[in-house]
Order: sequence, then C-alpha cells, then structure tokens
Amino acid sequence: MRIRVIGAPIDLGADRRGVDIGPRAIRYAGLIDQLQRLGHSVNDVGNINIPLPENQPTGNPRLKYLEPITKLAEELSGTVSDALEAEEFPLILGGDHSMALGSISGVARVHKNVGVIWVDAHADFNVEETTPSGNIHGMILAALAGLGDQNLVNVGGWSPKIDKNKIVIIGARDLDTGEQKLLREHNIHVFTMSDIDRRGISYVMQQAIEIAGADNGPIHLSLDLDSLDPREAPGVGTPVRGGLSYREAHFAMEMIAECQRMVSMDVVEVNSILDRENTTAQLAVELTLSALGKKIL
Ligand code: DIR
Ligand code: MN
Ligand code: MN
Ligand code: MN
Repeated sequence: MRIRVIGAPIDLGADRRGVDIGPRAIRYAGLIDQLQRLGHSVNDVGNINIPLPENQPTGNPRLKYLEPITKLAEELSGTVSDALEAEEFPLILGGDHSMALGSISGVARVHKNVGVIWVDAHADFNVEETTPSGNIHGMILAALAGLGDQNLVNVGGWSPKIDKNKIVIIGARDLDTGEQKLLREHNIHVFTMSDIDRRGISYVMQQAIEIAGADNGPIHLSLDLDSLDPREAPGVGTPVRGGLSYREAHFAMEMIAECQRMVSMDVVEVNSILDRENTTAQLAVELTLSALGKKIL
C-alpha cells in the first residue's frame, strides 16, 4: 500500500503542552522505516504548520482556541482529501485529538459513507454546554456527528461528517455527566472498558467493525493513545487508569488490519514531555504497524 504520512502537531485543543512534539517523536521511534520494512511505500509530507498558543487569543473559555482550531481543520481536511484522491492512505500523526476534526472531515469528503472507530479513554463527545474544561479535543466526535458549536460542525461547509449510527467508541472509562447524557440521547455505540472486560476485545472489535463498516463501507480509525492503560502509555495528557492492555490494543489493531476496510488512520495524544524515554511513541509505532498489517507469524 502507498501511505501518506501527515504530521499535525496541534496542541491548541488540550491543556497539557507537549503533544506538539508527538509527530516527531513517533517518526523518531522508527515509523517510516518500519512501515517500509512491512512492504508499504511511504510518502512523508512532513508537518502542517501550527501557530503557537502563546500567539493566539484564547477566545471563549468554553471553546478555547476555536478560531485557529477551525482554520487548521479546514487546512488539514484538504491535505487528507488530496492524499485519498492521489490513492494514498492518509496516516495522520497528532497532536491532540482536535486534529481529527480536520482529518475525518477530509476523509468524509471523499468517502461519504465512512464510519469511525474511536479508540479512547474518553468519548470526546462534549459540546459547549457540557464541557468541564473548554478544551476542544473533548468535543471533536460530537462535532463530526453534527453536534455543538456551528463553527466546528460546519468545517468544510457541510454537516454531519459521520452518520451517528456508524460511530463506535472503544475503551471509554472517563465520561463527563453531560457527555453521558448526550451519548445516550443520540444512541452512540460505546464499548466501555466494562464491556471489554465482560465480552472480550475480540467480540467488541468484531461488533465495532460491523457497525462502523455497515454494508461493507469504509472505516476511519482514530487511535488516542490514552485508550491504553497508563502503565503502557505514560506519555499522554489525560491518563486514566484501567485501560486497554498491551495485547488488547494490539489485537484490536490486528483485527482492523484483517477486516481490510480501513481507509485512513489518526494516531493522537502522544505527549513527549510527559513520556518516559519515548515509550508511548514507540507503542504508537507498534500499534500502527499492527493496524497496517504486521502479523506475529
Ligand atoms: C474531558 C477530557 N472529557 C474534557 N477529555 C479528554 O475536557 O472534555 N479527551 N481528555 O481526550
Ligand atoms: Mn481523545
Ligand atoms: Mn484528547
Ligand atoms: Mn482521550
């Protein structure tokens, strides 16, 4: 496969600085080389330009950095659509999860029926009224579903980007009260850590692939590294105990590869300032390889 690697070192969507180093840390951990060794051809187009938060007005405290985030999403969505039109697989490296507003908008412009598998400790399903932090990385999935601030919702000039029935959240264990209500109101498919405990990762992923990829449709995978247990992934801005084990995460990625329906992928929230000797970036590389076809035997 031809893979286009796009760095999106956005750190305007979350409070903890250090995710802006994520794309470099992931490359440093050997991403490109290992993808090539797996047999892929790789076109690394470098990073998109991100303004420093210090030079940006915070704006509305319930929608911090709304303006630059929306602008960057427009730009990134174009970059991602271009990759797909050139028949390259977009692999987008974050940055905080607010970058997925751009990446998924770009995918949805080309693949109108795309479903999303969102692997995350959080649901990122807040809106202005429910957010406890004002951080836009916690609102992206709702915005893609057509909920929340109109500037976020209307990136690219249309909405919703993703059919609510084709959204699947996996690994959730830290949801805000208003966010829980919204998820229930809109019947979003959420597989919590309890569901994974009860049914196992294999069953959960099989369901997720069926739901997000209904009618043999394309799937976008958005992998937030904080979905993993913090013992495995210490370098994230908002760690939550009780996450996916190393093998659960790998097996989930292996199943994605097996289903052969993934058209694009985000790898987000690697925070190098909080990391331990690049462990989390290395894990991000390993999981990406599993998702892109690396097998044990
Ligand atoms: C929280 C944290 N739900 C918020 N969200 C995080 O601020 O909206 N998302 N950490 O990744
Ligand atoms: Mn997230
Ligand atoms: Mn996040
Ligand atoms: Mn998260």
